[in-house]
Amino acid sequence: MITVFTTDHLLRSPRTELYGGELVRPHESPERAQIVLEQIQSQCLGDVIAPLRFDAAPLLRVHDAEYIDFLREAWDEWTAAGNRGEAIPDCWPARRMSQRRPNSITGKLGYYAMAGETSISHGTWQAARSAADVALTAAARIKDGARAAFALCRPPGHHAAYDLYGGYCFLNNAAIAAQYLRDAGAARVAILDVDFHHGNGTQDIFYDRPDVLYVSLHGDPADAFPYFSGYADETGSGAGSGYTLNLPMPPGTEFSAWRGALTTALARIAEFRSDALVVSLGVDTFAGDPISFFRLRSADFSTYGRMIAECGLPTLFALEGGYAVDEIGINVVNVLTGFEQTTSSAS
Ligand code: SP5
Ligand code: ZN
Repeated sequence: MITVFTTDHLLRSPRTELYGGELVRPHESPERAQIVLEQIQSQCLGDVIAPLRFDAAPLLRVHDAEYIDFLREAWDEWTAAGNRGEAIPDCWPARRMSQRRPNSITGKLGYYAMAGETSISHGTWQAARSAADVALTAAARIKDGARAAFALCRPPGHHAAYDLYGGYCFLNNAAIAAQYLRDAGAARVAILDVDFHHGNGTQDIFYDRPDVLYVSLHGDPADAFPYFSGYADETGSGAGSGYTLNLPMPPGTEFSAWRGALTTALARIAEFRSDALVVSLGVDTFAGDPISFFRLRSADFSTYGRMIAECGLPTLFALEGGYAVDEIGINVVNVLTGFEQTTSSAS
């Protein structure tokens, strides 16, 4: 399987994450991508290629134009206003308050943020843009007939909604890729989100649509970020009713239960009869993850990579979370090699 990667992800290197009431070194760090890349090379997964450069059009298919303008300008506006730290919001349009967009950069941060842990720093926009290019380049390979491709995206994407950032995400790489595949002629695209956290952004983007199925396995939002999205009774709206499937699970969930949920997810995807599959591949389900509460072991990632391959669909994997840095490479590449073993034995 080919991997799409660029060192432009290094432009996303904030100093701070708001965590436990302190500003700490971010969990979503540049080392994550470098360690995944090293493991891909040492396991000889396949070629590593640089992304093509896409224009803004595929971003605007899933994101609001004014939101994109905000992301591009936010760091310059923040520093021009005389702020000394990284850009974080401190006020939100909460219940019964105005939903108008303010002029002030601090007000705009609150307007566009779905969470406050994610600092905007110098280079964040350029890195987010490059991650979308990585996902689009992988999608172009799928369009051209590849069985699978891995988008080694950083920063991640699945918490980014139509006009919201947060959860370490700015542009929704998986959603941008899924929409690209639709626009390239796929009648139906399924998205399987195996990151520990619910992909509120991906759900938001496709919630009222029957042509993109969103299925997610995640920590119960009653106990886990993003807290306000991902309940089982969120199933889609309007024409999209029945095309969102959320499978929340409680603290301490082991692979024996998680794989049962994956079987349910894959059965729904098979029933949907899509032309392609996009996997939001977060490995923060690992037992050693510092911010999550599932208990998967490294070997379990190989097992579920094989299960995903059994769908038989052209499959784009896009990297999302995973914060146990020492094991992130092994866990990600186990999914991809598990997938490839099944592909080669089936063909
Ligand atoms: C892409 C992705 O995985 N984003 C995750 C963003 C999570 N941000 C908030 C984390 C808060 C975790 N709080 C855990 C408390 C443990 N004591
Ligand atoms: Zn996550």
